Amino acid sequence: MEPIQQTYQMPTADQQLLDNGQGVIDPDVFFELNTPPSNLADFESKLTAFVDYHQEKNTRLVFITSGGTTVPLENQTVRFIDNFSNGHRGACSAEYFLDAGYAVVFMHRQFSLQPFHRHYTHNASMGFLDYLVQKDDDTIAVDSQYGNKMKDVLSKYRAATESNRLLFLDFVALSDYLFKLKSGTRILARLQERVMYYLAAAVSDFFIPSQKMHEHKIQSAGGALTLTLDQVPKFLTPLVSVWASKGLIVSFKLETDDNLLVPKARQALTRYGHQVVVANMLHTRKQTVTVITQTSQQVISLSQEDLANHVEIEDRIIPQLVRIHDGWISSDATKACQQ
Ligand code: 9Z3
Repeated sequence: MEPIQQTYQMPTADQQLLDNGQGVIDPDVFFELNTPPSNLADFESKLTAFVDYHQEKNTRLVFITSGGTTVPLENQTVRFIDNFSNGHRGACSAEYFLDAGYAVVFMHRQFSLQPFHRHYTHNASMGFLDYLVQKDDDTIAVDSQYGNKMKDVLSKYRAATESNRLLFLDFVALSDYLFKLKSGTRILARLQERVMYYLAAAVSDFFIPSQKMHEHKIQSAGGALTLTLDQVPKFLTPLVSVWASKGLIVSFKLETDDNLLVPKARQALTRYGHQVVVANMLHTRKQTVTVITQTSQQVISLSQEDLANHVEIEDRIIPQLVRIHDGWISSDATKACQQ
């Protein structure tokens, strides 16, 4: 059976814009050729209000991206390619940043793990109703074996939301994520060095530009399907040099081949010139990470005892990043004094 071929013919002008000789789209061109998400204005107004509030309070703020992006195969999307990540890293980190006094913008893949809620969702053996009991007087209550922990989680969650220190924003598709990343970093830029960008989302390296995508559901009548994916432009370049140039930027590097992990993380630091890469391996990401800066490299690992005590590695990563952020802020203050 003949594979189905992509039938779309791109207009010559668009093709020229895309073809920079290496088949990689320029980040600016990406935003010209793709349609912004329909809820971008709502995203921007929520974030602006949050930033206004915290600008006055002088709080430190972390912009966390969390979960995986989808890559649609059709403009009217029935099928899509997904990226690995259930959002544990981001959701868990948000709680430790709140503990450290930060306000948190939690930009996550819709329906992935969320801070605080994560303790009671996405559990293969326990559903929401399994935490509840029906009492003799016909009311319902939390089962006493879960009550104490839930009280702690609930009071931290309420403290964060009632003090307006936790903002939930979401994305689904890669282009949705990229539009919001650009717009979000620009809105946050006015808090300058007080912002940390913690880019834990698993972002696809490949995608189909909307001009090349099938409009309707791809039909199966023709047999096998052949797809060609373009390379996603390198968004860290404008993010580091323009959108968020004053903030502390922490990106994550995920690999499955141990030999590639540190060299690829170092390569990212050299290529983009930002401050920190947290390097992790797919299968050991909850036990060990390497925090790499331009001048240092530190392995953070949990011991067997830590694991037995349910210590989460974010409990060690976040204080380390907060120290780096302290240094970033004071070096900026020193620079300002010397001017
Ligand atoms: C990560 O490496 C995250 O730590 C994980 C967390 C996705 C592994 P989970 O959400 O997993 O706890 O299930 N995120 C960054 C992944 C990524 O796409 N990095 C790009 C790369 O490796 C650079 S931005 O090239």
